[in-house]
Amino acid sequence: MRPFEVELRRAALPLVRPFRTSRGAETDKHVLLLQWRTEGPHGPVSGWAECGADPEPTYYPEYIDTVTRALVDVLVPMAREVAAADGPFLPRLRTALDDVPGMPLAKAALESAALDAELRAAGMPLSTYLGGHRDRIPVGVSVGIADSIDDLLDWVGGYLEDGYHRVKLKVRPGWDVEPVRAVREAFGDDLPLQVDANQAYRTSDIPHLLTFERFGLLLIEQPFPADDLLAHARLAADLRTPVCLDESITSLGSAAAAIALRATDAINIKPARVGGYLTARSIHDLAAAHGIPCFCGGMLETGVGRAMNLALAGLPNFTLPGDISATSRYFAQDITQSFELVDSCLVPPTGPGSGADVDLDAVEEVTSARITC
Ligand code: SMG
Ligand code: MG
Repeated sequence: MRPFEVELRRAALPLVRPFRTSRGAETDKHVLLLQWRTEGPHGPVSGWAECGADPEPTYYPEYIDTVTRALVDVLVPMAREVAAADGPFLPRLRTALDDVPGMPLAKAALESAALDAELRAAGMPLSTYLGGHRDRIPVGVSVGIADSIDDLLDWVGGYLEDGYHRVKLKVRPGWDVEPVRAVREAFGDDLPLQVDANQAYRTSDIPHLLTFERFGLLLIEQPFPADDLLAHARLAADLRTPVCLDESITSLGSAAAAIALRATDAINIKPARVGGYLTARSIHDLAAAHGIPCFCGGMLETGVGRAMNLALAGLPNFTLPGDISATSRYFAQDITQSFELVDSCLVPPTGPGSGADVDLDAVEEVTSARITC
């Protein structure tokens, strides 16, 4: 492996609409971007990745400051040691990362930047490397908690006009039955509709959640706390509507446990949360072997992460539409090329690596701090 350096940038992009879930609201996408700079066979190469961490520990225990420290103090020096030894770099980096406990978001960001750099140097698209075979990825839209039912219906109506065919509503106690009923009444029973509670319910809410059966939902995502697989198993046993895990799936082992316990009928695979694209692919393969359908989740990524997610979502067991919407659903101005909806699908880029064309001027404009390590 050639010598490399990694530049970390803290950046913020205004969202076109605030995004509120049971865990809080965001008006800007705060992101840690990684640029992995090295020499390729034909000159300098940059691999790009973004970290799924937020500024605060809202969804995950890791947040931007802890990820930055982990990368600077532990993971980048470790990658440098791996690079100095003989043998193929990426598999040995994966083994070294697996030896460090926890920190999946930091690991995912580092591995993704290295992967993008290696593939750009080799001229290979990430989708080819991962085994993706689709040139159109069916996608949906995730709709935050609104101030009123009228606002929600306006938003959903606008997204349907934009061409989305699958809608996910964020729910929480007090914002669940009414919004779901209103969307069903306004847009019909045929609209593929699912809900995501981001862990907001408790086992005592199971009787209430069973009443969601009447809405004919595609799935109910992560109703209970991430570590409560048994509560999900209890709900899944009594509900015909599929139960889908998101935050509970942090590794291949947790996916295997959830499947063995029958705690999940579907999996939302977020590469950022499981430690990277290679582990995401392993979870996809495990789920496929057990007949568990998957979709590729999202963290309001910039084009950098969106391009990578589209490459992953081309794998065959991503049979549910992904949380990967068009650029215009998130940002007026992104830091890469825009991704546009075509027949409710996005088209994965075909260039080497992630295929994201990073606009350096746009990145400069949104950067507030940087560190090279
Ligand atoms: O990227 O379109 C997107 C957002 C999809 O709802 C989405 N993600 O729990 O699935 C989820 C949430 C995670 C939090 S978004 C900051
Ligand atoms: Mg979710």
